[in-house]
Amino acid sequence: MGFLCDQLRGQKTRQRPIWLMRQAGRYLPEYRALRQEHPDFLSLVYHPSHACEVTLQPLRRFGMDAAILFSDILVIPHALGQDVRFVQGEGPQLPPLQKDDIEKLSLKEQGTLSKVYETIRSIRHDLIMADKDLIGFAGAPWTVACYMIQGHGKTGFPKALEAWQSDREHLLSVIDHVTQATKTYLSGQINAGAQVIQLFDSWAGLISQDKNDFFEQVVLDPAKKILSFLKQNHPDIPVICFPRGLPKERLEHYADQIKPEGLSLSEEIDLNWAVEALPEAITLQGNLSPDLLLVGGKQMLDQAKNICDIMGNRRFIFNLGHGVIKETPPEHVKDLVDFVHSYGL
Ligand code: 1CP
Repeated sequence: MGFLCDQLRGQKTRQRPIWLMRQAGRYLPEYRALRQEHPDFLSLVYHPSHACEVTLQPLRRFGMDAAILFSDILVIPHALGQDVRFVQGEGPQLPPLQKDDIEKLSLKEQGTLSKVYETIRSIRHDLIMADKDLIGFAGAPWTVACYMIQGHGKTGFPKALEAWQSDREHLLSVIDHVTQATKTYLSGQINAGAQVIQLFDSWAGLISQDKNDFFEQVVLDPAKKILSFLKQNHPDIPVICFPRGLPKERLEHYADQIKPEGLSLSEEIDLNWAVEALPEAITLQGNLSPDLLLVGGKQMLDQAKNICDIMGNRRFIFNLGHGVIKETPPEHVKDLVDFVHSYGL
């Protein structure tokens, strides 16, 4: 086990651990080369040896402290029976879920998900000699439901947001199906060898501040259910939650209610505030702006130093506030990883 798990358990490490959301992907020429063999993005995801290769590409080049499984949050709607397509340059497309479709949702673990588990087994096999952790992940139910109900992510998620008023039962039933499926899926990932789990709630910040019940029922309750299930069944596996874009009070409430081992912070969060306001027992993760990684050079390194200085000796994993942008020059990633590793703890 590596430095990421150590930090998440509150143990000192000799280097500050770093990994980056979307560290595998289109900014790497070796990814683009392998991706060309799979006109359909999901066929790459469900190809265990290629998905394993893509997962390890950034570690070979840059030596991050953790690998994140190469997959996508939308494998869950797919395994529940919804058609999911990735159209070149357009992002994901799903036929928006109708009321009658809900009762037909049923998780098939033996098909596509078993391919994801196979990928995890091969990554662990290849990482066995290295001191690196393997992160498994899933989308949080609200974020996954946004895509299932809207059908795409191009214009925001008005249908999912409106469903709280117009069709609450429908919305909560989708959330419930995804919550159940996510428990099974994450358990499967851990059984196959994932050592840390990250739950991505990329759209948690869309729920307006005055709608506390809405937030509670679609964001907090499902996260509580998933984490308590994991604690019961896999007590040694640390979980990092990423409720992106929450205002401060909500983030404090989230941390207090969910108590994950790790909390990933988006770039607008003031780290001086976070260090004071969030419980010390939680390992913070974040939050360099992906735009600064794109810019690189002194501007990026100054901000990386600033982040390390603020975090001091606190439990911390260096990361971005969101995913690597596809135009990012790979050399900037190298400069960042080298800086974080060499900057004294
Ligand atoms: O064309 C391509 O090659 C596909 C681009 C791509 C990649 C590299 C997609 C499509 N997904 C992924 C991989 C991916 N997605 C990972 C792999 C591991 C890593 O981090 O290296 C992970 C963790 C995800 C998670 C994911 N997918 C999220 C949550 C995190 C986030 O970015 O907010 C979301 C919202 C998705 C949906 C999705 N998948 C792909 C795209 C283009 C999108 C976003 C669409 C939108 O903007 O709504």
